[in-house]
Amino acid sequence: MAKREVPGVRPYDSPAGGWGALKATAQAVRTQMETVEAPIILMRTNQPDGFDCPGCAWPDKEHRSTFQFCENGAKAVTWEATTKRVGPDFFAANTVTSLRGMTDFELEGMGRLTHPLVFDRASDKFLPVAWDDAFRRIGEVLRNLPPDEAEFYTSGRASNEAAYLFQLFAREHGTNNFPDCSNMCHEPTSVGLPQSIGIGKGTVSLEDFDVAELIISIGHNPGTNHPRMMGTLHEASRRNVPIIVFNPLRERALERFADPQDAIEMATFSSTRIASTYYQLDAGGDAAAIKGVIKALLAMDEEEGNVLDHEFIAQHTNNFEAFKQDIEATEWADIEKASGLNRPGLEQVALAYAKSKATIVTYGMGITQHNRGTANVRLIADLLLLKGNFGKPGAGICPLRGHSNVQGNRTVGITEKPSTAFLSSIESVFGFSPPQAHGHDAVQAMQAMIEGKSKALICLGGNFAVALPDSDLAFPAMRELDLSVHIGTKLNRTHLLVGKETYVLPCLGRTELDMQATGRQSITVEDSMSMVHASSGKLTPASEFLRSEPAIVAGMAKATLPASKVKWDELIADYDKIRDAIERTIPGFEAFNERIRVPGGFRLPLPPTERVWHTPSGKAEFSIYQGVKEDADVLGAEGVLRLITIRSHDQYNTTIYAMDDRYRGVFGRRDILFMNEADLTALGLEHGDVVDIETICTDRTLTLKGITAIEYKIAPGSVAAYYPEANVLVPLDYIDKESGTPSYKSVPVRVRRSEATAP
Ligand SMILES: Nc1nc2c(c(=O)[nH]1)N[C@H]1C(S)=C(S)[C@@H](COP(=O)(O)OP(=O)(O)OC[C@H]3O[C@@H](n4cnc5c(=O)[nH]c(N)nc54)[C@H](O)[C@@H]3O)O[C@H]1N2
Ligand SMILES: Nc1nc2c(c(=O)[nH]1)N[C@H]1C(S)=C(S)[C@@H](COP(=O)(O)OP(=O)(O)OC[C@H]3O[C@@H](n4cnc5c(=O)[nH]c(N)nc54)[C@H](O)[C@@H]3O)O[C@H]1N2
Ligand SMILES: [Mo]
Repeated sequence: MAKREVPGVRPYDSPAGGWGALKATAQAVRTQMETVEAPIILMRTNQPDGFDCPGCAWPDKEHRSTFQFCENGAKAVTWEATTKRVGPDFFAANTVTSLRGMTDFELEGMGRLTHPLVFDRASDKFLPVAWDDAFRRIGEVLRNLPPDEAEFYTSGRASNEAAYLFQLFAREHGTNNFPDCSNMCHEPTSVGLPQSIGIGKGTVSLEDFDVAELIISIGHNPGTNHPRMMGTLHEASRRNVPIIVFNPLRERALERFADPQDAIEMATFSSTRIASTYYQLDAGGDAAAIKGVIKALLAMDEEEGNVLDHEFIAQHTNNFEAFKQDIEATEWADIEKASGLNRPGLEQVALAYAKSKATIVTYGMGITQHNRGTANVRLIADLLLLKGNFGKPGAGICPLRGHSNVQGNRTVGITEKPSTAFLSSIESVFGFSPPQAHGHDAVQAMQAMIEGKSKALICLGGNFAVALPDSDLAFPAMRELDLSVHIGTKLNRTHLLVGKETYVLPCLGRTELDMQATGRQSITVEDSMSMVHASSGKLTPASEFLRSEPAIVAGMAKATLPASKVKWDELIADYDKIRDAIERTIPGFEAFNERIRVPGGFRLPLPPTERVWHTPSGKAEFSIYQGVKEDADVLGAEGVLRLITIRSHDQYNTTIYAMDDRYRGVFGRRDILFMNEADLTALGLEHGDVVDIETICTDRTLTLKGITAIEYKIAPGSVAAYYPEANVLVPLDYIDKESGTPSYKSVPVRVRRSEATAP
C-alpha cells in the first residue's frame, strides 16, 4: 500500500549541507534584513577583530582562518541583526493577555526590543519606563526580600564580563541561587567529569581532530547544532578515519554531508559519507552499548593482551579492578536488550577502538539529558581511560557545549555550588563576605517558585519557563512572583508570564557596538575547547535606548546595594577592569587583558591534557555504572515508549527561526511525532494519524494532544517530538539526581489515536 500523503512531510534524500544550506542562508538574510549590509556582517563573524558567532560553542582554528560558512550561524547572526523592531507602539496596541496567545516563533519574529518596559496591571500592557526608575524599583523589591528568595538565572549567551558581574551582584546581595541553562544541558559533564578526570570540561583541541584515528559520536546532531563541526568531520572522513555514530534517529548530516566550503563537491553535487557505521540504539541505551563495547574489549585483551593501555591504567588510574569485575558480570543478554543493539555490532566497535591509537569521543544532549546522565558521562570517560586516550595527540573527550559562552559562564562563577577557594578570593579582592550555603539550580529554583518560597526572578537572557520542563507547573508559578526581570534582545513567552511586577530590559546583542565612558568595549567568551577570546560588536545598536548587559547588571546592583563594596561605575567604564577582577579571583586568567589582544586568544589550563588529575586521589577514576539502563522499570514497561525531545534545523533552543526541519523532511509545521513503523503498526496507527501523547511516570496527567505521528527512521520503542512544544510532557522532578538535569531525552509516554479524531 502506498504511504498516505501527509501535508508538510516529504522524505529528504539529499546530503546535508550543500546548495540547500546556501539557499537557506540567503533566505535567512532576506527575511530578517532590509539592507545589503548582511553579507558584510556575516563576514565579520568569528574574525580576529569581529564578533564571536552567537550560535554554537564550536571553536574556530585560532579564530583567524577565512570566514567559515555556516547556515545556522548565519541564522543566529541575522536573527539578532534583523531590521525588525518591537517598540512602544506595538506594546500600546497589544495587551499582554493577547500576546500570550502567540508562539515563540511569532513573538521573536517581530524583531528586537527597543525600550525598557514595565508591566502595567491596570491596562494589561507593557509601558516604556526610564532605566533609572526600573533599577530603583527592582532594587527596592530585592532589598525587601530575604536574599535567598530571589533567583538569578543565566542563559549561556552572556559574556564572561556580564556573567562575572551578575554573580558578583547576587553574591554581594547574599545568595548563591544561580539557576542557569547549563543545569538543563551539560551539568552531567560538569558533575561527572571532575569525578573521573578532575575537571568538568572537554580535553580535545581542534588540532586533535587532525590526527585522531577514530571518532565516536554519541547523541548529538552537529549538522544542525554545531554546523562548523561538520567541516571537521568531513575532513576526518576524507582521511578515512572511521566515524562511529550512536543515535536513535537517522540524522542526515551524520550520514552524508556536502561541505559548502568545498568547491568541487558544490560544483559536482557530490558529498562525503560521515558515519562509517551508524548504530541506531534505543533512547537511553548508551550505557548498555558502551558497557558492551568495553566487555568485548576486555575479552580481546584477555585473549591477545596489549589491547588496553595497561601502563597508563597502572600509573594514572584508580579502581580498575572493581570496574572490570562489574563489566564482566554484566550479561550480554542484558546489554542487547537495553541497548537495542546486537553483540556482533558492539564487538565491531570494540575492534575499531582496539586498533585506534588515538580516539576522540564526542557527545551531546543524547547522553546528558537522561536520568542517569552523569553516570553516562563517567562511563564515556571510562572507555577512554582504558586505552590512555587522555593527554596524547588525537585523543580525548569532547562534550559539545550548547550556548556560545555557556562554558565561560561556569568558569567565571555562575554556579549554585561555588568552591570555598573562589568565595574566599571574592572576599579578599572585594571586601564583602559572600554567602557559603549552596543555592538553587534551575529545577530547584522553579520548585521554590512553585512552593512560593522564591519570590523574585532576575534573568540574564534566556527563556527560563519555556526551556524548563513541565510548563503546566512552571507557567503559573511565574505569575505568582513578586518581581520578574528579563534582560533580553527579543520578546519571548517567559517575559509574558508577568508577575506582580515585571520588567523587560533590552540589551545590546553581541554583534552590536558597545560604547562606554572610555570608548568602545569588547567582551570575551570561552568555547567548547576552553579557548578564551575577545569579541567586539560592530553594528549600530538596534535602538539608542539599549544598554549593554554589564551596564544593566551594574545598574541593578547599584540600586539594590547602596553600600556596595564594588566600584560598579569603574568596571562599566572599562571592561578591562572587569577582566582584571576576573584575573585576580579565578585561576587560569593570568595576563587576561594582554592575552585576549592576541588573535585567537588563549587556552585555559586543562590538567588532563598533561595527565595531571585534580581528583581527591590524584588519579583518574574508573567508575561503575550500576546495571545497564536508567529507570528500567518505568521505561521498559509494556506499551511504554521513550520520548526524546529534539531541536529542529530551524531552531535555536526556544528561538524558532522558521517552521521547517529540512533534513528530517518536515516543512511548515512542528506538531509532529516521529515513530518507528513497527510501533505505529503495534498501536494500529498509520503514517499521518493524529495522536495524543501522555506521560506515565507521574501521578498527574501530562498530555500533548493532536500531534501527527509520522513514520521515521527511529529506533523501535523510541519516539521524538519537538522542544519546547513537548515540554508539557516532561515532569519537573524527572531528573538525573546527581546533576539535577531534566531527563528530556527519555520521558516514558503512551501514544494513542487522538480522541478528537478517533473513528
Ligand atoms: N542551530 C542550533 N544550534 C544549537 C542549538 C540549537 O537549538 N540550534 N542549541 C545549542 C545548545 S544550548 C545545545 S545544548 C546544543 C545541543 O546540541 P545536541 O547535543 O546535538 O542536541 P539535540 O538537538 O537535543 O540532539 C541530540 C541528539 O541526540 C540524539 N539522541 C536523543 N536521545 C538519545 C539517546 O538516548 N542516545 C543517543 N546516543 N542519542 C540520543 C537525538 O536523536 C539528536 O540527534 O546545540 C547548541 N547549538
Ligand atoms: N524539552 C527540552 N527542553 C530543553 C532542552 C531539550 O533538549 N529538550 N534543552 C535544554 C537546553 S540544552 C538549554 S541550553 C535550555 C535553553 O534555555 P535558555 O538559554 O533559557 O533559552 P534560549 O531559547 O536559548 O533563550 C532565548 C532568549 O534569549 C534572549 N537572548 C538572545 N540573545 C541574547 C543576548 O545576547 N543577551 C540576552 N540577555 N538575551 C538574549 C532572547 O530574548 C531569546 O528569546 O533549554 C533546555 N530545555
Ligand atoms: Mo544547551
